[in-house]
Amino acid sequence: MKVADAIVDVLRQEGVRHLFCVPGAALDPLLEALSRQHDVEPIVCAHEAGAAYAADGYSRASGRFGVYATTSGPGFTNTLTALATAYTDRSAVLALSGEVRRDWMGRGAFQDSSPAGMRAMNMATPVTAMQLDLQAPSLTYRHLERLLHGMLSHASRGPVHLSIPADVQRAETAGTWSSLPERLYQPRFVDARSCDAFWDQVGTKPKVAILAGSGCVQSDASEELRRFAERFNVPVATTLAAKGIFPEDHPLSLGVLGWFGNRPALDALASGGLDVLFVLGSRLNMLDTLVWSSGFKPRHALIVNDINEGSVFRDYHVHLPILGDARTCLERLNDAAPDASLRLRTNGGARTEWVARIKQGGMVCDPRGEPEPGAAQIHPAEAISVLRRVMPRATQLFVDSGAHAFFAGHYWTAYEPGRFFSSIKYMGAMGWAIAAAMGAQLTRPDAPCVVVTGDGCMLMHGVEIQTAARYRIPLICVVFNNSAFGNPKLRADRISPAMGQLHALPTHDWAKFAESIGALGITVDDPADLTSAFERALAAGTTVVIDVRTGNYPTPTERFDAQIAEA
Ligand SMILES: Cc1ncc(C[n+]2csc(CCOP(=O)(O)OP(=O)(O)O)c2C)c(N)n1
Ligand SMILES: [Mg+2]
Repeated sequence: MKVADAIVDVLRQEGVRHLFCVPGAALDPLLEALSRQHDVEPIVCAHEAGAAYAADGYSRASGRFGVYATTSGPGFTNTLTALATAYTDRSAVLALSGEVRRDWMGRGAFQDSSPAGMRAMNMATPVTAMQLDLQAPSLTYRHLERLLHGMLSHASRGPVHLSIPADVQRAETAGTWSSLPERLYQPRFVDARSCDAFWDQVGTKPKVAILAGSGCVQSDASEELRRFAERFNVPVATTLAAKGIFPEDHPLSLGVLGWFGNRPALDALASGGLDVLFVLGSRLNMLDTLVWSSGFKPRHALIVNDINEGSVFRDYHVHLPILGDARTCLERLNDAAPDASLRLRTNGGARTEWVARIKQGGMVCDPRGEPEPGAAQIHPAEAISVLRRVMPRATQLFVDSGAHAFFAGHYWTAYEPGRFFSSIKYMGAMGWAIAAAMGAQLTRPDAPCVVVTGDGCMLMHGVEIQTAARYRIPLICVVFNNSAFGNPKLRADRISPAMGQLHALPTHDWAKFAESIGALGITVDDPADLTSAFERALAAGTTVVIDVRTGNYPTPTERFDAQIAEA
């Protein structure tokens, strides 16, 4: 079998059904192999970053991994930001790049990015969990096995890269593939001794709360989390990345803690009044902890469950670390002997009144605020609320980077795990959501997929709508068109009008843009038309861009700023 065919066969055996790519000479043999079979469908994208973001979205939504392929040189280097996003968010992505043939390396060949050329692998080293260069055809299976282990292993989880010279892709290889063990995809273990120490550490203090992070999403812990919360009457906040892991309409939900967060989460976890905070699968980053707020330190104990021994929590003193995946940790706690958990069960009543008081003011802030004079009148908060009402509960929402993300994070209610996706954690690269959603929709076609993005993000990667339309992927892309790089403009306007002007954009017609590249375009400039526009998009079952003309309103977080500073 040829190396290119062997690679495609490995992907097929691991359940990969789509591969995102952009063609180029060094990738010809792999594309040829893809064109000869029907198990792994190549999705030819407009830009390699789009292909890589789509693979990232595919990975996050499938719980398996995503794959993209590029040519050498600019094809691969176009994906560096996407690799960095997958790396910081620990998303399992396999990057395949073609390379010039081995006997051309280091001789001035076109697009030579081999170690003898412009050394593309060196560029990607800091943003990949592992990289290998396939110089010997006989190593095909071995290299893939090492890479996929590195990509999925909980210690190193993240994107990996295989560079394959064109002549190696064409060469013959022998061997067979044995499927990866399921435990690699879903590790299950917990350090029993520290888990059992949980009960003594919690003690008798009543104000106990949970912060559930993306580790809960990764380990599919939503059911055990709900069981724990209900059994012990413990309220649950989530990070933005884990939004929906606990149903946000549940009486014990505090909503999201952090930058776009809900007031109850902020009041309960970051106001200095908490006794015990139980963190499950969150690395306590800057955005989630409101800039490492000191109010975020519980009075009695901080207990942190994390799957990765390498996670370090330098900004907080952890009283009890519990190593293991979130689901297994919660399972063990839920199944603890009744006398061990007695104290937490019996002081549950004391939390009822506390949680009710905290939730009294509602989950979201009042969305008033003034846009710039003369701006369109649709308020982004209203657009998100209407979108939530129209879209089915199981809708997958992909949120991009900008002011629109604040409104989506704050005013969208997530009822189920794995239905809200954002990369605003460490990178927040503009345009990520547009292509990532396309990947997600392909792997999970059972639920509608909606993107909330901005006009600035559309300028970067809106062209990937063309890919979605070409493959008839039913994607609903809602563009919050405020004629600005809105989020930084809010800041710049306070500095000077001249600086504010640097953030202004022309009001582009995104519906016309969509129509010109094969999608359905809808424009809404009256709040009264939002419902019918969203209903029409949902019924269309095709790629739709809805251009929502909105003002650049202050984000809800601005209203939190004073509180955050005090906390
Ligand atoms: C790739 C990249 N470049 C720059 C930024 C900094 N940045 C964050 S939000 C933003 C503006 C986003 O504009 P738009 O998509 O229109 O969203 P809005 O804030 O107007 O809702 C910029 C430039 C970024 N996050 N990512
Ligand atoms: Mg904008």
